[in-house]
Amino acid sequence: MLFVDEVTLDVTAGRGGDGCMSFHRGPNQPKGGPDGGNGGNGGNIVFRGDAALNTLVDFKYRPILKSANGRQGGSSVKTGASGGDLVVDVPCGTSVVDDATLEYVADITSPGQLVVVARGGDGGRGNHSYRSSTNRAPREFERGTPGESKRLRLHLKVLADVGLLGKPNAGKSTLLSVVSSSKPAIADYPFTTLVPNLGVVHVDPARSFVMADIPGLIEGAASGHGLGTRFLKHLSRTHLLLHLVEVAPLDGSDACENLTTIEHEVSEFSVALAEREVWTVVTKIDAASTEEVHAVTRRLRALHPDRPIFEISAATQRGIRELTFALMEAVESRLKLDADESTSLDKDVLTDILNRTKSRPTPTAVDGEQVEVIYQRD
Ligand SMILES: Nc1nc2c(ncn2[C@@H]2O[C@H](COP(=O)(O)OP(=O)(O)OP(=O)(O)O)[C@@H](O)[C@H]2O)c(=O)[nH]1
Ligand SMILES: [Mg+2]
Repeated sequence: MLFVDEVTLDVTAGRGGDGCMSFHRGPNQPKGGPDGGNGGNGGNIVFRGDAALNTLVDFKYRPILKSANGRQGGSSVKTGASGGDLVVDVPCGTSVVDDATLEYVADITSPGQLVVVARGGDGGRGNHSYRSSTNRAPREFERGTPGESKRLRLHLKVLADVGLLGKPNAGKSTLLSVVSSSKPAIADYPFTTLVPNLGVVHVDPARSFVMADIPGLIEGAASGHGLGTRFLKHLSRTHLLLHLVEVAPLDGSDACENLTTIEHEVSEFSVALAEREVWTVVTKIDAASTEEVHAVTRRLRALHPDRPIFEISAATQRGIRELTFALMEAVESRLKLDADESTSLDKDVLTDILNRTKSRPTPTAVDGEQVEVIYQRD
């Protein structure tokens, strides 16, 4: 299956049926009154949130959506049948933007949520409805109006409470795998993660939050290096970002410099995203001495004195419990997203993205390659 999180598609809602022009004729009524009925309304195009879907791949092969036209009115004051609505299921987390105006059309965040994205045309009036005391035999009738027709851009972003940020190899997927039952790919080479992963982190059976892991960023990501910032948008609905930095990076780089580099890339990508709350997490502390860990933490703290900072080892589990409980409390006390909040957080980032990508064609898949979908909620 393809992982597709951006598509452009054309939607045309049904035309309204024309009104009818007719006069009643019967054996005893050679000149009966006007009896042309109204046309039926055109069908709307409606998106419906579906929690079971997690890709926009279906739209890649069906880039045109049309709903039925209303039928023409008939004699004997018969109203034409309405065109049925076309109801299309989309993943929860899909935002819909008008491609021409770049206006936000809708945000589908909850299962069963219905949003009309293109309104069907109105049926025209038949001549029956034009009759009056002064005109007993009107010949006027109305044509149906066209349905709305537009090009829409759909963006799918995962719905998570906490997002993981960091260079490749920082240990993001490993953290997700130890705190949730998600089983993302993990390896000692960069860019192991190719698509976003989601995991539900349970601190006890009744309390949980959702964590999102995305591919790592490198210097120049905002201008397309590595996998670029293409997946950063998946963090746009989260209130809180965890920035993971290796205590002693395998590539010999420096933890503090890495942190600054990656955050610079994030701000190049979206100022709105860069303004989110960030906690720093020093990873792989089992791979360095206690003194080294403390030295790195001290320098990171000096860089951002107000920012919470955690030291963890996914390998030995040190610091994992403290981190997950602190996250749970933060999510419960102020960060648990409701749909409206998720939308407004997301809108700002989407605006940044749209402003930058106005002129670029919409990518439809990772490098045009077929990739395995690991994108899932467990
Ligand atoms: N010693 C040690 N190694 C770790 C720890 N956490 C992760 N690793 C190793 O670090 C390497 C990279 O881990 P990943 O979780 O794949 O890193 P990532 O940040 O998801 O990397 P990308 O997907 O490439 O962005 C793997 O070889 C892991 O086994 C840890 O706590 N201690
Ligand atoms: Mg990974």
